[in-house]
Amino acid sequence: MLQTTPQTMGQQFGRRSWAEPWKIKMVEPLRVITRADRERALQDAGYNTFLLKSDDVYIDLLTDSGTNAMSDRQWAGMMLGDEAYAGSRNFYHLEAAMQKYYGYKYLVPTHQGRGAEHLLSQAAIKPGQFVCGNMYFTTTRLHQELAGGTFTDVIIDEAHDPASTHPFKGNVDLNKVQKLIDAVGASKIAYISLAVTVNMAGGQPVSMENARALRALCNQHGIKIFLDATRAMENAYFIQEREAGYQDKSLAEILREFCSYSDGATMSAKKDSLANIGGWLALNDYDLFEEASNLVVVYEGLHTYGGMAGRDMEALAIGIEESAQDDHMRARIGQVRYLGELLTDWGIPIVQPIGGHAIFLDARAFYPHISQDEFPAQTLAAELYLDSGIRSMERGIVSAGRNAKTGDHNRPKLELTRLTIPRRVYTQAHMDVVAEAVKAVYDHRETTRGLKMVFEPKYLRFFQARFERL
Ligand code: PLI
Repeated sequence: MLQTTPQTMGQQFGRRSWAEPWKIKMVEPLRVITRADRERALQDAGYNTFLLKSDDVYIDLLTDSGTNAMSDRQWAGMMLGDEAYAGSRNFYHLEAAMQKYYGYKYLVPTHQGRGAEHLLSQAAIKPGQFVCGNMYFTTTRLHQELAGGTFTDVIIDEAHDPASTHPFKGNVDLNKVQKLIDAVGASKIAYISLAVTVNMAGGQPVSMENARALRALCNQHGIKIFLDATRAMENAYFIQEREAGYQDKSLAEILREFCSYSDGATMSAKKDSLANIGGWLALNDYDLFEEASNLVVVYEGLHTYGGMAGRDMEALAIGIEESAQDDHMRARIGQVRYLGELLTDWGIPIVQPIGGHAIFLDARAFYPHISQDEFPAQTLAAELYLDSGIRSMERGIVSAGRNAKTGDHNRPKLELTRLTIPRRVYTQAHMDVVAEAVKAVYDHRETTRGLKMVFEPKYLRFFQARFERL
């Protein structure tokens, strides 16, 4: 068992500087292709960074999902995979880790987060009901809509403003929830979908106080709350850092309290939990668990593996434990902050405050001359790749998709390009290179032209859409 260190290593020495609480045992070479080859690769990919080949990428900041470097303990755990079809011992390890750190009663494993979203949406939404959420997430909202639900955004207004420095920009506006209850009645609300941290707002946290108040409001009306716990451990770090009364509590204690205000959670274990694949749905209600356990065998796999290999469940169980180490989280969020502070010092517009898993460049502020319908954030991701082979992703109008009823583009206020930092993968020197690349693209912003979409898939278009230069 790893020991939770009460102080980070830098604090123990009584000095300001700190470093990652690990050393590197295995390396993977990187390569940079020429600018002419990058131009060709980008055209072949239809100016969509999701369609680039990984071999053509230098520093890959597409996502923090499944891109984590596992520890030696996790790799050792991979060798202990019990690949039984039913009742794998690794499932019971995973169940115990989830119960210990997240505190829910029942576990339904899934292949990744969207598998859990599918099961929850099918089990808990009746067609015609509303689902309130603190800002949409792409796959989460789609599964809610496919189950016949209507998503309603109840995040505080500050979340839609890249410059607002609210410390808990992911918070739910309880008045917005109350208004929907007054307008449609509590029975028309399937549940509250509470994401922590809020990915699309810039990795912004939700405070403990807000979760507690939301629980009280929902108790009055008999409404359930389900967390999207994908980055809940990162959320706990912000509570420890910013919320009165939590400075001396461990991340594990904070997470347990936070989860106690909800009725269950969906999880993409490819993020916080330091694994490369996996997910789960956790529930406290037995009837709902029974329903989800029945659905999982249709869509994912048996209820004791849910689409994961035994070895993956073992790596995940160990990853959950490692993710709760205060030292780990300080280094993880510290690295994101290092990059964000460099960019801020250089006057480059990014979402403030700096969030947990990524830096979000404000593409509207980069390119005020490119209208939203000409995809400024998609353009910025393409320009960054072209400049330096760094892969980022669009989080603006393309990701927001179309209105399920009218078919028109959803036009989010936030038009962002995300530099997502994989956990335990890149060094501070890589962050310096990234910052210099962003600066070079910023310095050429006035001559940059937008894009037009020439192919649009029906679902989650940002993954596979193709563009051409205007
Ligand atoms: O990619 P999945 O299916 O394991 O998980 C879906 C998912 C659910 N909720 C949240 C907050 C996510 O961030 C998420 C996946 N995010 C991806 C892939 C990302 O690049 O942010």
